[in-house]
Amino acid sequence: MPRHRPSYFSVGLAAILWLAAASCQAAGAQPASGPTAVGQVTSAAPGLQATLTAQTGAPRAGSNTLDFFLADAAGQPIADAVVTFDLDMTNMSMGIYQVEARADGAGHYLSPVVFSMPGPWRLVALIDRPGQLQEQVRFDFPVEAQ
Ligand SMILES: [Cu+2]
Repeated sequence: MPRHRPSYFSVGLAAILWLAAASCQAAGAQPASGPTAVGQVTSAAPGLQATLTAQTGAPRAGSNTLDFFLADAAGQPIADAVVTFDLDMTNMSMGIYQVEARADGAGHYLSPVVFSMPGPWRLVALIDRPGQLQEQVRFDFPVEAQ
């Protein structure tokens, strides 16, 4: 077994931990009025870039407005999709909760959503585009108490 492998692994792990810490600091340093990134992509669609944001401090139990942004691999916004949010908790099923997001131009799709309780949630964005098979992007995130 090559002896240098463990140290490469440690360096890689340290870099990942440093990046995680840096991104936490960046999130904490956001201005009070700025949008908040919601979760991270845990299942992506090939060739698509997607982000999910909410108002500062969200998501929280109760009403929220989520903004799903969709772009192609080159970063060009995709504005001609029909995007449906499929929401549920990951530790229990809360039943079927789907809502079609409103296209807001320049690749943004908005919808009010109601989180009926705090805890671990996931949002699967169902992406339908003309002449293409449906694609899905999944985000996992905690919902705080109101
Ligand atoms: Cu629940």
